[in-house]
Amino acid sequence: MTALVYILGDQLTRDLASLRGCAKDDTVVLMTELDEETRYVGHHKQKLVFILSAMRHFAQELSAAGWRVDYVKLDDPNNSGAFTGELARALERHAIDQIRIVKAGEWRVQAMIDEWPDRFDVTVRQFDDDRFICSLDAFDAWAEDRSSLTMEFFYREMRRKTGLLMSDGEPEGGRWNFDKENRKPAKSDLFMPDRLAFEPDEITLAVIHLVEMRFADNVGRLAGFGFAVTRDDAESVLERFLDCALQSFGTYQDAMLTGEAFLYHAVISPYINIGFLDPLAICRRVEAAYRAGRVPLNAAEGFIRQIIGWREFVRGIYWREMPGYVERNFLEADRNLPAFYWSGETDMHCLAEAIGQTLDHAYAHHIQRLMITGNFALLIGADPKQVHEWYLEVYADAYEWVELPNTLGMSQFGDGGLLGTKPYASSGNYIDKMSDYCGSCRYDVKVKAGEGACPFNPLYWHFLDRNRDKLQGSRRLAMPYRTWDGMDAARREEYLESARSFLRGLR
Ligand code: FAD
Ligand code: DLZ
Ligand code: SF4
Repeated sequence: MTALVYILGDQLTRDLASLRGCAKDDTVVLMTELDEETRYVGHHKQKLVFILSAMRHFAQELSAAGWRVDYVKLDDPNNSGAFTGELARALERHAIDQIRIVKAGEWRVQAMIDEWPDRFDVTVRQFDDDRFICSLDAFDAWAEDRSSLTMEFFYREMRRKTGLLMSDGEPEGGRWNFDKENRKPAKSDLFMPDRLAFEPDEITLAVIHLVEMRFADNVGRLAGFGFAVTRDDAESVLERFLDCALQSFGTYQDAMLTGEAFLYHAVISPYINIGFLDPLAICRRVEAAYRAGRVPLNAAEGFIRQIIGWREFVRGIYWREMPGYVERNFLEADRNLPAFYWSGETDMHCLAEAIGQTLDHAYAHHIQRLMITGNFALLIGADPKQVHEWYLEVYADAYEWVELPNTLGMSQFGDGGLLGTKPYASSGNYIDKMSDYCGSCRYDVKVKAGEGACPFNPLYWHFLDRNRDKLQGSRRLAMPYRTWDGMDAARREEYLESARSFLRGLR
């Protein structure tokens, strides 16, 4: 019986469930570069190069291991441009008895796969994606009957289930969470580990050429492309992180510094999401580093929480809430995202930094995504669907299952608090505390309203004031609303007018 194993672009894993148990001499592996996938949003040029080059290297690795790989390139003149069309063509090329595929990460693609049994006269076997630690059924079972879904409680379940950082059934160190130790600003004289960057080989150079030709108008700069495009190189990135950066990951997790895009972050999300690195194996290595005394508990716990907590949690939420989730807009926000999100050209230094490095590296760390670009979009009332599409475009690690809950839910409060208990809105004060950005900004973070004021300051109050009906019931916002109500009317009007005037000038 000949099987066709269809491997999608974010399923580049050697022991993928659909490959397991297949005989090499009786299996065709199909991989396809597609117009549909490369164009459903205007992906950052580096994201395209990363994914296409990683796919080509992975196909080569499978061939070298003895698999028969049928690989369709983007510029193949017969390429239909879509998963279903390429499957139909492949079935004409090969005599196939069974199609095997791991379920897609994105709802959009899974909806196509679900049509295949009716469309093709061949058995279609779909496999759960067991590269995730929590299956979707297990997530649903956990979520069932809970009035609210809190990441922290899900995370504790995952700690118990995996045994990570547990001793005798109790959390290591007597606490589940060490975030109190984790919110330090970084000092400008700190020695940051260098990012491990890789010279493009011949395969990557060919893809760079393809992307330059076909996607010349897409967002982002290709110069300096340095992503790992093989599993071995991704492994080296992980090792560098474990050796040089994990130690300080927790302490400086929320810090931001001018000119420092990576600080103590791992920069491995593109590799986990594409299938090169295994999330549970990474967590076990982080735990081992802690147990060997090489890294402190706050670093190991903080890191493991992001992976077995947040990453698994947002995926569970995505699949529970789709397809309606993408349309949610609790705050009824409808402003266009300003043009500088695609150019980085703004006098607001924090935004210029976060967007500039995004254009350069297709990367920004979590707090930049949440508290700079996300916070600003939230404060100005940007349409959450536009914000979502921007994040899906610009980051090399962006796939809808992980990006959408983080953006629409956590960052834009579009789901009304399903994912986070309050909106991540802040004035300039938070940015000043956690970064060195304000020191070199045209605006003054200490000026609260009017000429020269940091725009985040009046915008923060404008946001709270205009969304009062929807937000004032939140216990976590009681304090800011009390402060707002305690101001005299003239002061409040000064803030509101300052914000209105800024918003009028926004393009
Ligand atoms: P580190 O800070 O070193 O963290 C380690 C790992 O933890 C990451 O590699 C990632 O796998 C995981 N992780 C951390 N936070 C999250 C989170 N909130 N959700 C899921 N995984 C997490 N992450 C993506 O992988 N793809 C996205 O498209 C994406 N979009 C985001 C959009 C917004 C608005 C926000 C606020 C966050 C988004 N994140 C996304 C989460 C997070 O910002 C990135 O995972 C992280 O910045 C990746 O960089 P790193 O590998 O250096 O992470
Ligand atoms: C993101 C992406 C891109 C840009 N290109 C391709 C491609 O050409 N071929 C492919 O198989 N996958 C690609 N992908 C990843 C898919 O979009 C991803 O597999 C789906 O989003 C399902 O999660
Ligand atoms: Fe950003 Fe305001 Fe600081 Fe300028 S002053 S960097 S706009 S927070």
